[in-house]
Amino acid sequence: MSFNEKQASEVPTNHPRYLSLKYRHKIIDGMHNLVVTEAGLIAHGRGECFDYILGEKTNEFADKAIKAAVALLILAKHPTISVNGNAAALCAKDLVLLSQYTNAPLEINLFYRKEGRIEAIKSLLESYGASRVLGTEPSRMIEIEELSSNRRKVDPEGIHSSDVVLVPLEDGDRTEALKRIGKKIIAVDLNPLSRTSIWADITIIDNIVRTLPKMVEICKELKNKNKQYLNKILTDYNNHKTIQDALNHIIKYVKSQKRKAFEILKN
Ligand code: PTJ
Repeated sequence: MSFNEKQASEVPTNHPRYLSLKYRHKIIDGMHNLVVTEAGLIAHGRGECFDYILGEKTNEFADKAIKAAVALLILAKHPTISVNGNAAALCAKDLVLLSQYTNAPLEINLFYRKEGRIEAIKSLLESYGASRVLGTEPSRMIEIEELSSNRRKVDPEGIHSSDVVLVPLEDGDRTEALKRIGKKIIAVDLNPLSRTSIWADITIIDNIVRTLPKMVEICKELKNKNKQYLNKILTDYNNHKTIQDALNHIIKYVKSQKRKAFEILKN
């Protein structure tokens, strides 16, 4: 048992922040196994902070976005699920399930390249049953001119030829670049004000650890519905409203927590 696994096993299950600590340790383990980059720990901390002020639950605006996202993935001609280190460390199993239900290949697309990372993420996904993982053969990658980061290298059979791309837990400029070349983007991001959130067609403002299992469940429900039904979900969906609702929710939630804190301070 590694030092981190030992630390993780020592967190009592009735600890008020048990789940949060559990996912922290997954990210730390991921870093030791090369799945997660060092900066992934900082990204996770930023996510935790937003999760806290969102109430650490899937809110109604996220539920609506999840449903629309699943409808879009099912309707897409060639969807792809982009996978980075944090997403793999937190939800490898559900990434594989979502890929199987939607016929959307998984493509590893990393911001921070380091020897051994692609192989580590690939074998983690394969351990949960992924049969083919794209983005793993550097020689056949194509570059997206609109992007300067490492993320510009994409697989010809995946992101490059996709009409819809799911980008969980993303850094800034890629969504904008992918939109410019005509892709529809589904983002999972706890920060409603990130560039990714603002530019995406569908922004799921929720923690990926809650979002992905829900997407898999909704997939089971929607995959037998006809096109008309799925299209109606999309025409009824409004991403501006999602972002607005998330911001309003944060303001309301923080105010309610402030009242509670002041009650305690008074006594
Ligand atoms: O594995 P790599 O090399 O591709 O690198 C991945 C990271 C995440 C390190 C890289 O993409 C990065 O630096 O991302 P940023 O710029 O920190 O952005 C990550 C976004 O994801 C932020 O808006 C966070 O609030 C959000 N986020 C963090 N954890 C979660 C999350 N959103 C949903 N669920 C989470 N668990």
